[in-house]
Parts: sequence; C-alpha cells; structure tokens
Amino acid sequence: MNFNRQLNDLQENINGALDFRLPSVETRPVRLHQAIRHSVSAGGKRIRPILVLSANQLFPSGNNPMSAAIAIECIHTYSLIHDDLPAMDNSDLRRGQPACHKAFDEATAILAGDALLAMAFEILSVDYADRPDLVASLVRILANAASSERLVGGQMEDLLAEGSTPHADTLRYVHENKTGALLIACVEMGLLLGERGGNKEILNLGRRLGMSLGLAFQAMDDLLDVTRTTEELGKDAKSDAAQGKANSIAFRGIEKTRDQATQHTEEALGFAREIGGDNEFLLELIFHLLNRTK
Ligand code: GRG
Repeated sequence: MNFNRQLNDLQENINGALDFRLPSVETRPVRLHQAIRHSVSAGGKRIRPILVLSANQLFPSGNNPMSAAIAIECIHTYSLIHDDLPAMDNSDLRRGQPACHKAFDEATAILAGDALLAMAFEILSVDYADRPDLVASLVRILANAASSERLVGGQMEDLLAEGSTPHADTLRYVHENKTGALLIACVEMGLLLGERGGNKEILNLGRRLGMSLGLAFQAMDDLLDVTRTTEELGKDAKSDAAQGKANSIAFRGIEKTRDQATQHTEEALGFAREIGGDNEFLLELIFHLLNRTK
C-alpha cells in the first residue's frame, strides 16, 4: 500500500477510536462535551498518535497501541486549547475552526483542556488494566512529558521569552520541551507496548529519535509560520513575529532553519534505521514531516 493511503487509513482509525472513546455531546454537562469534541474533531493531523502506532509497528506485540495513541492526542489537544487562550497566545483560529474559547467561552475552554488532560490518564489506566506494569510505565512516561519540566515548562519559558531577543539556550529549551517532549513520549510508548519494550538500548534510541523529530518538526513549524497563509495552515500565520516569540526564524533566518530541519530529520532517520524492525512506514513518515505544508 502506498504511504499516503496508509497515512489516511491511520488518521481515519485514530478519528474512529477518539469518536468511540470520548463522551458524546449529549453527556452532561453538554456544553463541556461539545467543546471537547469541537476541538478534538476540528481536523488535526494526528501526527502524535500516528507516531505511537508507527513506533509500535517496528516490533508489534499483542498489546493494542491505539489507546496510548489517543491518550497522547488528548494531551496534545488540551495543550492547543490552553495555548489559544487570551492569557497565552490569544489565537482565534485552530485547525481551521474557531479556537475553543471563541466557539464557546474562556471558562469552558479551560475546563475542556483540564478534562482532556485527565481523560488521557483514565484511558491508559482503564484500557491497559490487565497489565498493571504497562499502566504504571505508560502513565509515568505521559505524566513526565506533560510536566512542569517538559511540556508545561516549555510553554512557560516560551511565554517568558516573548518580546526579548531570542537566546540559543532558551530557544533550544522551548523546542525540546514544548514540542520534543510529547514526540519522545509517542515513540517511547509505541516501543514499550511492542515486543522489545523491555530493551533499554532500543528505548534509548527511540527517545533520541523522538527528540530529533521534535526539533525537525518545530523548525518546520517556524518555517511554515512565515511561508504559508492562515488559510493554508488553519491557524494564524506570521504569529511568531507578531507576538515577539522566541522562534528559529528570528534567531537564525529561513535558510538556516531549513538546514536545521533537514539535519534533525537525517538524525531521526538514522535512529530509526539503527532501531530496525519493520521501519519502512516510520522512515517515510519522518521524511513526510520534513515536506509537510501545514
Ligand atoms: C498550554 C501546556 C500548554 C502547552 C502549549 C501546543 C503548545 C504548547 C503550543 C502551541 C504552539 C506550538 C508551536 C507548539 C509546538 C508544538 C506544535 C508544533 C504544535 C502543533 O502541532 P501540530 O502541527 O497540530 O501537530 P495539529 O493541529 O495538526 O494536531
């Protein structure tokens, strides 16, 4: 099967699993569940769950990785909802739709994000309940990735750096944590649920793969912000400069940012080859992310 068809099939399976797992819009409180579904089904690329599934595909086992995949999408969507709030990036558009706080209101958006954060851990603990050892490891990985020293810490430093001259150390910290942390967790969770999940060397290579991919993904995100339109991205374009964000373009310019994306992609490809297994789809995915247009 060709890569785009496989990618499309995975996106559909992930959307189906999210639809099945999230409380319906009729569930009380109706407004909260409408807001959650509005943001989750607004049309994200599903890169994180796809990464969980493709890391798992390297060494498949009897454990179904789909629950881990949708748990991480819940965390990612919570972070987008909160990032768009007036107190943070104050964005009106997300995934081509009004941001949660615009479609509903700020309080509802805060609660929708809070609920998605909790839901991720509920999904892990319920769906892998017959393997308490796996629940403990998956919860540890995801909680760490979302923590004050990873995702939330990256967001904090990003906000603190707004309006000041970008510094290499700050930029690296923000990118490693705001973007890299969740991508590392995707690879780690996918591998952990696989047949070689107990292999420390493979898990370590997986974490390095996730970090390189995260840095490439963020370099591309900064590049797309200046080279694409709001309509193409489904979120506000040129927003980094408008908000005085510490971003790669302001720090090193377009050409060097592109070089960085290529360099980190090559590193990620190298780690994926070193890990081995059934890595054909993962290699194509890593390459595809370098050439993405949104
Ligand atoms: C509020 C705790 C908290 C964190 C916010 C998500 C985020 C952190 C900030 C948004 C801005 C940004 C550049 C984040 C880096 C990660 C990133 C590129 C997010 C967008 O991910 P995509 O492109 O989005 O995969 P879709 O909508 O396709 O899922």
